Amino acid sequence: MKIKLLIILFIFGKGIASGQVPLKLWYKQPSGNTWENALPIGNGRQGAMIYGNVEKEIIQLNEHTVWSGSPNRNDNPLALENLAEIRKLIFDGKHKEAENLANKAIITRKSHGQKFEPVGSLNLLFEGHEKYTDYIRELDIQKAIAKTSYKVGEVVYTREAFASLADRVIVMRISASKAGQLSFTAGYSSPQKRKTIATTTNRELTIAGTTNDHETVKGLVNFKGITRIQPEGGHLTLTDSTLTLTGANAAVIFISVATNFNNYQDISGDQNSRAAGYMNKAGSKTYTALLNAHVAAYQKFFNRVKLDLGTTPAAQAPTNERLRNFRNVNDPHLVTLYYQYGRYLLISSSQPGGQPANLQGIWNHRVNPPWDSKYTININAEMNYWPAEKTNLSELHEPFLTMVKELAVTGRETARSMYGARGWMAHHNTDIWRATGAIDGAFWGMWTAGGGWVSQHLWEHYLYTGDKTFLASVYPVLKDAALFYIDFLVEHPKYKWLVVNPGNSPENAPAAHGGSSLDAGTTMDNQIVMDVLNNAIRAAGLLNKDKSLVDTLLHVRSRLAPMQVGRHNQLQEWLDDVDDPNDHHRHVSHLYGLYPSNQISAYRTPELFAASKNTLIQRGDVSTGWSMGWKVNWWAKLQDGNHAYSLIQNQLTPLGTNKDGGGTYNNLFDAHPPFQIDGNFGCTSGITEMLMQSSDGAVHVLPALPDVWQTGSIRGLRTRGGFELVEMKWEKGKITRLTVKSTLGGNLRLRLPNDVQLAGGKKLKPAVGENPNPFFEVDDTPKAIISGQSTIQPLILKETRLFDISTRKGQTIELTGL
Ligand code: FUC
Repeated sequence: MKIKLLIILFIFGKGIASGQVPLKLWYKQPSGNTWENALPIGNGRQGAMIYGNVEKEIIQLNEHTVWSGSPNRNDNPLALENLAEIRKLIFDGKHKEAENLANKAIITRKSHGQKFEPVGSLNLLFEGHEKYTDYIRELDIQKAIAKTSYKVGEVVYTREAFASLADRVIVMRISASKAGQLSFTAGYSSPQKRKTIATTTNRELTIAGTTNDHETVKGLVNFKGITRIQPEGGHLTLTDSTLTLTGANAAVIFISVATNFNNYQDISGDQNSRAAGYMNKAGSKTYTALLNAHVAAYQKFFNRVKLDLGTTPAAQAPTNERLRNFRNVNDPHLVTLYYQYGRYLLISSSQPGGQPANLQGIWNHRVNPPWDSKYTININAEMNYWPAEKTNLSELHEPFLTMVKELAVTGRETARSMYGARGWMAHHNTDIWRATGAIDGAFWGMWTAGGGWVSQHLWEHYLYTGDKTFLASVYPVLKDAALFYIDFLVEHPKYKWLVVNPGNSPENAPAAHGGSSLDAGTTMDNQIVMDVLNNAIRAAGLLNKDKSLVDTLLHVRSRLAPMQVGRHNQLQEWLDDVDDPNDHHRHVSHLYGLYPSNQISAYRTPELFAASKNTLIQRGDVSTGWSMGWKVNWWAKLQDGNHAYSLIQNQLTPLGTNKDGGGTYNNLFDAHPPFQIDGNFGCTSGITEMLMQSSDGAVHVLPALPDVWQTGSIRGLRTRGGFELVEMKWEKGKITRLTVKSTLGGNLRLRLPNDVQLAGGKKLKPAVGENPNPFFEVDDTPKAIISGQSTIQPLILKETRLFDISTRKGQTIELTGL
């Protein structure tokens, strides 16, 4: 058995025998009925889960626009007339009464968001394949191809599947090692209520349907799926709902799915001609041509970043075993695989012109998925896009950025009708219809900063790309996000600061407020408003616009509440010092200021930095999937690589191992539980932040290297200010080689763990003062207020070197370590 396995490994895994471990997820068992064992493929439009089952293969199908409902809004018209009362109740300390009123007057009476729904599955039945040997299945993330192989008698069967990034269809080729030995029957199944499955005169299998009605909204998305089998030899026969191939050598299966969805307000497209169009175009190409085009389109993105953290013998085991062992053995290559899997998942679920990756990316098999598989914007949807810019996938940020622009349109009416404010806003959730009303219950939904947070991504995209045309095109969105707050902020009667009221610190409540989350001036709300104002101020300055508005914004900014260090030496979550040091809630929203925002800094705000660390320690490590992912980023920002690594250990753990916490499924999907893709993306972002940060006035390399990764290399990371770390190598924790390409020019300020010199031996200039590069400008955080009961002390940081190198656009700087 061992020898056989090695032979299979050699054929499948190629490099393993030569000591190189390929970037593959692989298993010795089929998925069975467990969806979280199946392997995801996707092209940003179509998603599929490949089960790799032998006798009954399941290809579970999704299409990015198959959502319940139809264009709709969900604002509550009672909001405006009750707003003053809700505000008063909160200022008077009657939080629960405020929440009760908000449940009636703010929370929607209509849709609490629509659902991302599955199309169904294409099932392939292989009669006589019950007994098989030499089974193996894999997902090659270097090429974005899923494979299954096994033997029945003397015949080896191989299936190879991909969701073509070049041709917008799913393709599977099945072959038998002996002529005439391939026979199977293909049929659709679907949990959709309104659907018709049929075969056509041109020998195609079709599924046509309409999505579900949901919460007062009529389901009007029409979808069409077409399957075509192109046999090599053999006979194709059909019944009214199946296609059967007998006695073939091989076959290529094409699956095309399309809908009538044009955009969030227009569903007048023709799903039939679309699905047929994609099919006919792909069907006219050879399998090899399709495969090559797909791999090239995929690798254009994927190959931009290469990570090497070392490889140990532990890397030879199947993926599920590596996951089980990870906590107890050193397997740095599993981190590399998981890191690159995050990039694979983003490439596969988020392509320009498509929908953004939702809570499950583009993979969902349930008609009623958890949280509707929509967009939760009080953390989850943003987290999905944290890796986009820094892992060199900037173009894949586009679906999210487009969603922000669309929310700025739908959210304008919400701002006006519910809050009497100019500009635009969104609450804590949205969906494909870009609904911006408040949903679920006031405890969760009475949060007004969704628009403010998602708009950060527009500014960040500018900081990474320096694309001023883009900035000018989104300036109205940034400005209007700020205008909303100009109108919505109110003076706090006790502190006199301008605060958001009503708001909350997402999904958490202090005991002192009688179990209600509603409050005024929560720390996260203050931080988000600060960022929104700063972005508008800086964008207006760069574009030379709106001088008098800028004066207003500056004035409002000067009246925002500062951050505070409380009596437990913690960063206060609320305006009053009511935090409980035993609160282990998964949301640690006030640390938004540490990451993804940059208001809390090791160098500029040492007390807040130290308080953030205390907050994180008090909150504890183990939590749901995405919360652990966020914590990797925070510990990286806190420059504690070993603590960040222990979070990765917690996350890369089979579900059930962490008491009361999440983990990872066999297919390396993040387990909240249930599956939520944000944890995958959050951790990929966090691993990047451990190796490089560009948020605090410099490009900081190796800010949080754990002991287990003392030697390694990474290529292709992107920084704010348009620098690309073409190559970065380190040994024993010190930079040995660093090659940086400047795509925009300007001062490159480097923060490093050791001295470096230019490749020719020239010494560098130690940096002094502020970084003159405007992309690295950091806004002053208002002076923190420190409780009289606090004994907070700045942390002692690892020593770093700081150098300035002035660069020309297009120049490459080569540095060697000393
Ligand atoms: C927020 C989180 C939950 C979950 C959901 C999708 O409500 O608090 O943990 O991730 O979003």
